[in-house]
Amino acid sequence: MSKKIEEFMDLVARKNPGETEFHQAVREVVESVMPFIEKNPKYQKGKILEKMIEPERTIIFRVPWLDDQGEVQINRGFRIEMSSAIGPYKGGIRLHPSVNIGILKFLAFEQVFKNALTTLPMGGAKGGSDFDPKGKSDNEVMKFCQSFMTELCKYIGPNTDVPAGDIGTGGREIGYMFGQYKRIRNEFTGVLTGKGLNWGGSLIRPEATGYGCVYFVEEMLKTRGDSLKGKTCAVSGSGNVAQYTVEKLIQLGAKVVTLSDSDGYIYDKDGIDSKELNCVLQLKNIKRGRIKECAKEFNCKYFEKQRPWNIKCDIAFPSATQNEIDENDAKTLVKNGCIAVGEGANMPTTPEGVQVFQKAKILYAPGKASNAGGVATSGLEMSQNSLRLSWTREEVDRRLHDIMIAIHEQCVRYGKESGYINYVNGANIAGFVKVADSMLDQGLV
Ligand code: NDP
Ligand code: 2IT
Repeated sequence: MSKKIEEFMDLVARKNPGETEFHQAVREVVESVMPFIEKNPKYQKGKILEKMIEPERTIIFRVPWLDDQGEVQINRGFRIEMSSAIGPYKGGIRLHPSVNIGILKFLAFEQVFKNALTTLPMGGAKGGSDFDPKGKSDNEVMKFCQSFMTELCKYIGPNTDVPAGDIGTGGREIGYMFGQYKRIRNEFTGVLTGKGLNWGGSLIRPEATGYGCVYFVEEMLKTRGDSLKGKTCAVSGSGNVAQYTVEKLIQLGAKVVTLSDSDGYIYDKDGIDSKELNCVLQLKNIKRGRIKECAKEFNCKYFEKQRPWNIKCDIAFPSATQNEIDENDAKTLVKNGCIAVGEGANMPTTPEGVQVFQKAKILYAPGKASNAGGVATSGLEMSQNSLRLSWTREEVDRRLHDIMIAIHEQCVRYGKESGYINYVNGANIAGFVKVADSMLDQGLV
């Protein structure tokens, strides 16, 4: 088996030189599904896995814009349309200076499996740019978004490809992009999700990734007769996903002791309360400041240039970015008594870190399962747009909760081993089966 896996990974490395995050994401899936494929020759014959690592379409384009000084700026825009086997391409747009094709291909690849797990009909994609919204004026962000959409609008549409938010892309950016799409195409459609409530957005979409991740962890805890009540939680990040993870954890009686950004983390040993969380929301969504500023206000500790994983906690919620928990961080978490990890971010744990969690038999699921609530609620936003109706907060939240329970069930079904649920195998195989069978049904495409 391992020879087959290594041969396949050699092919991936040869065809995609230097794209390390993409190799990492593919390897995780291949290790899970290769034994399954061996037992089901129809997938081998159709070269399904070989097809899945090749995007259906890759679009790379120039994004020129004028900054506030009147100087010309040039960024690079991308959209990776990975798979449309089960529905229109769907996935977020990342705006961050680190964005490159390897990172977007890893995200698009994972999105295919994640979207399949949601039970909704969505294919997988990811896009973005090396544009850095940090430190830019609203006017500059708008100029960039308009230029980005001027090119991207040729390739997307409500039945073709429906982008959404991700790192650096929130409600403000989606608004500017939607406005430009509407202007060029002269149509008001659900071409993006994460829209404002007045113009086609869904209630609960901003909350969905964080809430969904907490619902998923609740399900994992239930398998061991446990719950979130009274648990101490370490959360990383302080953006969209982190904020609503904290909100739901507070509601369910857990104590959140950390939040971070790329400069460092705050440690509040008494737990961040609702009032403090509101300050974080103001700081991050309106003032666009640094998490350090909260430390003074909350009278808590701040650790510069460090990640929160050496703080003792029962549950860790990595909600910032990829590879933010390495092998040492994982060992520290386990040593300190961590019993579960809820990945709000995409691929936040390195493969060595994942091994540490699995060896210790703690509750660990990959982000493609635990953070799928965001895209699932995007799917619900698409449904509401098609119906030209909007559902209540309770209705959307109920559907989100049901979807997270259904994702957990799929992971258990395909990942149950004696005495342990291997959520990595479960999520990968469940996602694979749905997409692979659809590809076989549709012939050589
Ligand atoms: P935001 O831009 O709202 O927030 C990102 C947070 O992570 C910020 O606190 C940011 O700090 C921090 N961060 C980003 N990059 C790095 C880095 N390289 N090192 C350290 N910290 C970093 O993004 P989201 O909350 O939307 O996304 C967070 C994660 O969740 C990502 O992995 C994303 O792919 C994933 N995700 C998002 C979904 C969504 O619906 N938004 C859905 C599913 C997954 P700083 O401000 O200093 O950069
Ligand atoms: O990684 C993700 O799932 C997202 N950024 C959300 C994608 C979406 O289409 O809502």
